[in-house]
Amino acid sequence: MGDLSEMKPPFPLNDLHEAFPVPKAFRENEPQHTGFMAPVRFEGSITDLEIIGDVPTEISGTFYRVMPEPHYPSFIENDPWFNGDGVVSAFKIKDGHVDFKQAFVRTEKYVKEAEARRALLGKYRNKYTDAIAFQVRSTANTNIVYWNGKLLALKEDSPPYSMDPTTLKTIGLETFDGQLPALTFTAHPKFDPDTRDMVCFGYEAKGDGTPDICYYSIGPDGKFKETVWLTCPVVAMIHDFAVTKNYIVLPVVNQTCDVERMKKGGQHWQFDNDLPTYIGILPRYGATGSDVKWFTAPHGFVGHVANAFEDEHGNIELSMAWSKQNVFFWWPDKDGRGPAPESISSDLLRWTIDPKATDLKLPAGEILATGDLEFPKIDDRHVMSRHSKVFYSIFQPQLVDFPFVGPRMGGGFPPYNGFARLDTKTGEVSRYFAGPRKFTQELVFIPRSHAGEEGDGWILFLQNNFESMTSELAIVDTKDVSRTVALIKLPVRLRPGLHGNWVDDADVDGHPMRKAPTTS
Ligand code: V55
Ligand code: FE
Repeated sequence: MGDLSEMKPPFPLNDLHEAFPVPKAFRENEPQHTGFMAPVRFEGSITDLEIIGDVPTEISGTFYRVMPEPHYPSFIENDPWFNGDGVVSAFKIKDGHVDFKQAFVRTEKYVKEAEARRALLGKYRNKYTDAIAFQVRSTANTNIVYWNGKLLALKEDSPPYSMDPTTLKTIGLETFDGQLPALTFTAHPKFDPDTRDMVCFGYEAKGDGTPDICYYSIGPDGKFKETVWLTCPVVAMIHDFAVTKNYIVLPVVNQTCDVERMKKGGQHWQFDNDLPTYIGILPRYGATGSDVKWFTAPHGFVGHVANAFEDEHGNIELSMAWSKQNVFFWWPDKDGRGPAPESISSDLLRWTIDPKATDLKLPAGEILATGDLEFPKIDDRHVMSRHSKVFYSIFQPQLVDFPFVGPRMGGGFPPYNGFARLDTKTGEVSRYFAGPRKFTQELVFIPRSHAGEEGDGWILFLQNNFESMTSELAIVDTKDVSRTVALIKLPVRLRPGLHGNWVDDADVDGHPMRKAPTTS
């Protein structure tokens, strides 16, 4: 393959094989495409999955999740897990039965590649390496959220794609009737249990390499409410964010973008060892871009947000995963250095931030839980207000049968093999372990009833079973988080995904209502 930067798309289709030759099979020397990570590319539906144990009949709703899975082998060698096509899975649970459906999101990428019967999109977020010109490069592979009767399949470099929640048919690119002010839409919008607003932002919002951030919120009627443009001190990834009643919080990941590097065929992201951790705080209502305060904390890698809220002194309590290392090891620093994957580990931290402060220097976060953890979740009835239970994925490598699992697991994703529940009032931690030959994926929490106690209900997550090389959906009752009450068997393998959400049949707009405050 020649110097990609000197070739200008679009190419005539029949010239593509010469300019960008594709393999006819996934490369067997790439851990992200072998073992449990070998693409399955399954679309279809299976009625009544096999169940071991009993699915509680009180559970009624659908678990949606999305995973990156390349439809075609790329002409780019070592294409990372994060660049696969979005495949959405739906598990509909009702009356103790589980029905399964799965489909690729029909992105512009998917449709044009299916027409050409080969890969056309180049490197992760580098349009200069594409075989043809795309208007939208979204792979729609990071999160799938329910909004206004539709599913939104999200990738943070583009607007959403909307899908039918029942059929999983792609409706098309979602522009919110032309109201979307930015080129990008976060993979982690937040749903306000009081106002019912969807609170969003986009970064690199005026295109690749721009420091522009656009914060916007969308009312339950679909009308845009707040729109504020602001500037980030660095052109870097802002993957997740937090929202309180009166503020939005933007933690910046130390992966920076340089368009000149991209034009030479390089990566979109490079890890920067010298940056502090920037955390932006912006008033949620009536702000202009100059109202943002960029706090700095010690250098590190900000992960996913558990929750944020304002305490009785008006301080923002932000709880999130944080690592000392570059979690995205496949995008190393300027010297090509990245941590060994097995050395990476994140903690759960809490920062207390006074939004009125004039000294914008923050200390290191206060550690709430250590170990190798990520994907922290709370009971969503408490989002944007004080919570007392956090659930998160954990990895206990000493419990893995590595001689068996090692050759079968594939690579390129952070492994977990259980979850934990932290009671933030007592500090008590309870754990679930999947077994020596299983890994676990991100969990969702299902409340037992609307008025029930915080954190009382069920935990639901996929397990990668390395013995059968298939997947299973596990359900754990929070009354005893050490064991499953039901294992729902799939005859197919679902590669590691990123994010999913539970849509309860009891929730009118697909999101839980705020629970009436309890005294404690
Ligand atoms: C993440 C995932 C992405 C991405 C950027 O989990 C950040 C974080 C699956 O793609 O493009
Ligand atoms: Fe994420």
